[in-house]
Amino acid sequence: MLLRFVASQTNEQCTITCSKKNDKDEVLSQITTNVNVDQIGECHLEMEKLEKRVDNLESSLVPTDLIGWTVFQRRKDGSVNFYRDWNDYLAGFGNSAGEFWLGLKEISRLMKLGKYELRIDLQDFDGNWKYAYYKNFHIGEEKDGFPLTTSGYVGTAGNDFQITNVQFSSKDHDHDQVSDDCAERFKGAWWYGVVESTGGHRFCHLSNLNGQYLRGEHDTFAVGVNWRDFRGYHYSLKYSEMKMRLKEN
Ligand SMILES: [Ca+2]
Repeated sequence: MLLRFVASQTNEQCTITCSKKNDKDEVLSQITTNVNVDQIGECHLEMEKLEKRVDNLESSLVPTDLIGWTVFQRRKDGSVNFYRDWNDYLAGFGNSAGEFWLGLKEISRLMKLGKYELRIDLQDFDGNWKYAYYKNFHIGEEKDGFPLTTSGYVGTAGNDFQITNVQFSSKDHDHDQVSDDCAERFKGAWWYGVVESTGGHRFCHLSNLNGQYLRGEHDTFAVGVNWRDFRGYHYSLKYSEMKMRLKEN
């Protein structure tokens, strides 16, 4: 299977068409996305980003097409404040063309449609892309605190989002089962309170993608858009995107 990208730009809208072709160059399927851009040339960058992401796929276990994914979180420029309260995380905020959080209510509603897989794409300020894919991704209901369970990691970023039955916490709702208030201490809202595989010790997080947008290196500990096994607890990433897709079986 081959993926081909073609981009065109008109005014502030960039249109990217991604075609899936077989080895005879016949189009099997095609998807077109529109990206808002404010500078000439950005359209080409958006296209390169998509191409790079596909090039980075190293395992046949990972789905290589871009069809059917629902993006529910994106950070890209720090334009939206993510240090928000429970009601905002419930309802969602931001702009789906830029930085945003879809909302726990909507994610939880989608969960009722079937079984999901999860893909997280990350980029640092040196242009390196990494990804984490989880074959199984489930978020429970509001009355239970939106507990998250993931499994079946494949990726290049490191397995920093493997979580079993951990509730969501925000600065005004501490559900983390840790003596600290993790959301307040680490300036985000997340499924905080993970159990360490060795020893069973519970601590706040291995990843903090709704943390502060600190643009690379930071002196403060683990309060940024961090992914421990990519750039560590003192590096806030440039780009983060979390997306889910219904599985066929
Ligand atoms: Ca706590």
